[in-house]
Amino acid sequence: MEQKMKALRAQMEEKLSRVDSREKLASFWQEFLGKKGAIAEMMKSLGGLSKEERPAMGKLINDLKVQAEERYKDCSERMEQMEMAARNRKEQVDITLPAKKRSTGNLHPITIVKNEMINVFLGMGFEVFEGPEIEDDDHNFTRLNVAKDHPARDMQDTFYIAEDILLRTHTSPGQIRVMDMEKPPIKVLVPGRVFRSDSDATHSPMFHQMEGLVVDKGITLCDLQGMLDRFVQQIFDADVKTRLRPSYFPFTEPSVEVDVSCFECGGKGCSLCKHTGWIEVLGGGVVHQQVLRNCGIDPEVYSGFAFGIGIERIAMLKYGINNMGLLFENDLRFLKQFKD
Ligand code: 2NL
Repeated sequence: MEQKMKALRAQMEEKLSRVDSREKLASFWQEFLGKKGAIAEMMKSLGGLSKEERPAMGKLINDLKVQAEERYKDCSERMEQMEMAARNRKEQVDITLPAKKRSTGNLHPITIVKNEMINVFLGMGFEVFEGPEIEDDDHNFTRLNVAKDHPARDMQDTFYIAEDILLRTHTSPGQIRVMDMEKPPIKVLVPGRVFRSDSDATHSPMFHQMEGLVVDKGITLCDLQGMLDRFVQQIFDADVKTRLRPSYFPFTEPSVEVDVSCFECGGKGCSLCKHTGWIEVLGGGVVHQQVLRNCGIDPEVYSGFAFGIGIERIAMLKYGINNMGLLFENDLRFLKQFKD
């Protein structure tokens, strides 16, 4: 019997040393520790021994069983570790590899500048209104004091869709609509696309404008300049100034062109400001009394100022773009430079 046990122990060790898979481990269990395994068989054969021999032999078999169970457990743990290591090797990532580049889009420079301008005016308490791009002659011209024989009404400047229907030539009809809907005080910003039958190096048949209108008691040209000072300081440079020059628009009286002191050279003169120290940025003025009357607002009680800014012009100045065509060609090599 003792001999048999010795042989069994050796057999067990030999078998264990060959276990390199779950299947082999399971068959080890069956062979030695299972219900019909070698150890169980030996336990049964205890019955053939004498009363005196039985306890000592029983203890030896039991020790062998405990030992076999321990070895089984160790082996199972080792197997688990091996499997984990194999899994880790398979799933390993080389974190030094360059990452896959995901290309993202970006806003068009016109949109970037438009949003920036809107934010400045929102900060000054303006509301934003967007009018229709297709307008009628009345909102686009007549109510704005543009007489029937005014050159701006000529076929060559305006895209007509029908007799009195046209593509708006400025966003001003939007402000007319606001004055029709609301009583003063009015403080509104109207951004949008406008259309003129005009196309050369410096003119596009479609461009973007942003007009502002303020109507209240006691509004003067000074209010316009003070507000525009804040605007150009936030858009261009904290220490730029504005300069008003007399001009003419049918819908404002007086009318002004607004220049900003050159933010490139500080006013000393450079190629950007064509050695004048000043750059023209927008037009505006005091709302013509006839325009107020056309909108049911009493000019004896109220006054207002209005201004119009070309968004392409501001974008070109801000980004140093010297060819307006680039803003409409949609060449990605150009547009991708405006990721912010
Ligand atoms: C320019 C000049 C301007 C206005 C727009 C306006 C609108 C109403 C009443 C009075 Cl409802 N005026 N708009 C006034 C003066 C100038 O735009 O050069 N824009 C690019």
